[in-house]
Amino acid sequence: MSVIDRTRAVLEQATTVYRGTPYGGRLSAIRERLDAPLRVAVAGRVKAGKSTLLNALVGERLAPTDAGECTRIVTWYRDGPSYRVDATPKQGPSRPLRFTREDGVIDIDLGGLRAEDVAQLVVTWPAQALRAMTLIDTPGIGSLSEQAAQRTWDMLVPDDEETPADAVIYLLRHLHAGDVEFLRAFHDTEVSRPSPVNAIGVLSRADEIGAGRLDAMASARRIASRLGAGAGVRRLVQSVVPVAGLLAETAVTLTETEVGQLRRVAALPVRQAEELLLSADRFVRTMPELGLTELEREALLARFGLFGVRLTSTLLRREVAGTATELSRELAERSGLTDLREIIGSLFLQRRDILKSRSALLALAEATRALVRPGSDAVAASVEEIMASAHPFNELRVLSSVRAGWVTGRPDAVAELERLIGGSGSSAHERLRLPADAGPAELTEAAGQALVRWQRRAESPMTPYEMALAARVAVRSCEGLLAGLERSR
Ligand SMILES: Nc1nc2c(ncn2[C@@H]2O[C@H](COP(=O)(O)OP(=O)(O)OP(=O)(O)O)[C@@H](O)[C@H]2O)c(=O)[nH]1
Ligand SMILES: [Mg+2]
Repeated sequence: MSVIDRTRAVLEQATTVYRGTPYGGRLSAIRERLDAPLRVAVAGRVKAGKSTLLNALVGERLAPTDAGECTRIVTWYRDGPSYRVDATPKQGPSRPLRFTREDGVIDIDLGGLRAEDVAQLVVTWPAQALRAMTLIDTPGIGSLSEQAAQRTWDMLVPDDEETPADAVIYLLRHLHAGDVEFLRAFHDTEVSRPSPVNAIGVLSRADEIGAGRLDAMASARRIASRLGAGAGVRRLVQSVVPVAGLLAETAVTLTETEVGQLRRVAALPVRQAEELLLSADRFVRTMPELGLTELEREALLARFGLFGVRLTSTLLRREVAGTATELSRELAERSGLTDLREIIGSLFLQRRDILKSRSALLALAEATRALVRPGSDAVAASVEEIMASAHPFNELRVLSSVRAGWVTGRPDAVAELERLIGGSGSSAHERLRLPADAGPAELTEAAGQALVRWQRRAESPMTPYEMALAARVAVRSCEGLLAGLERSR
């Protein structure tokens, strides 16, 4: 039986035990959540670019960026049949709110509620991207109003309830020491701690690295991989990817008008264009013959950033991309958005059943501790049994141990172990480090060889204890791969 089915079964068992108690309602909420999209929170320090990145992932400019009191409220963006916004006040029932859209951005009228009295906003929006995951925008940590930070904290590390998010995208900015501290604080708490299991890091506002030079993303990639390889960060997030969020958001919402305006810059001789783009100020104020007003130029800067204007006009000049559609694809790629989407796909979405089951089981374990009833012991035991024996959870546990540095061995063996148990994605080719188009014969052969290698390691008396335990899990992963390949024949 799959993990999610086992989780459903134990929830069923718990429902009988807790019928008629205050936990009845909570259990049905947990059950519904198993069938709903994965919940992914976007967190990080104030102005790290969280809302902008969320918009890039949705493909629409929904979340307000910059000022506005709604940035201080935890806001859910979920798919639904019609457009609506609801507020959950701290006291009293949920109520619908009025909203308008300007340039795509939703402007919510709190209807007399004060931001500090709102527990959360729920934006329901028919959008393809939200069908796969519900995104949760959180107020920046370390903001001037610490109350807002507290809300993010409560959201991700609640005292009593189940964790609202199944996974976290944590934005880090330019090696900000406080960011890692903050992540570590999460990690030390019991509940929805980001662990390498359900958290990925984004080096945000990557275009600002190196003052927006054209090679900014290359520098950002180097910084991100150094950051991601550091012991402190590795035990907290699965990997760190650089993303220029503003450019990513613009890439997915690009208009023909904007492309037309940047064509004017692209038409300039290279030297003149370079001079014009030396600084934001120059771009706005010099060269009236360009045929763009100051307002238009300011708008371009707000949408692309100086790096984006440089990059996009260069792409147009070199005819790398001609139409808005081509340009949109190219910018999504170069901003790091395409990579981020892939990583979310392989580390979160492919594992969604496991991550959702994990949230449900943690919540259930909490309930059995908080309210002891006849039969609740048996529920607790079943939860423990699934957590301890289901292979996907063993893989996650080994992954955490590897990331925490507890599993030691030859570096290439540790790296192979990490991949085999799904650390870089759970598909067969990702686990076996083969190209995506590798055929079943090639995959079967590689899985067979890995099986032999890891059996030997698991059984060898020379293997250190932690590695031997991990090797047994890897053996089971290889067997799973072989069985899967056999079935697909
Ligand atoms: N150059 C550049 N600017 C960015 C990027 N991402 C966001 N910004 C700008 O930074 C400012 C803050 O962005 P937001 O997305 O609102 O940041 P946030 O983390 O949601 O902010 P709070 O919710 O207030 O904590 C806005 O002016 C954005 O345009 C980026 O990748 N590059
Ligand atoms: Mg925000």
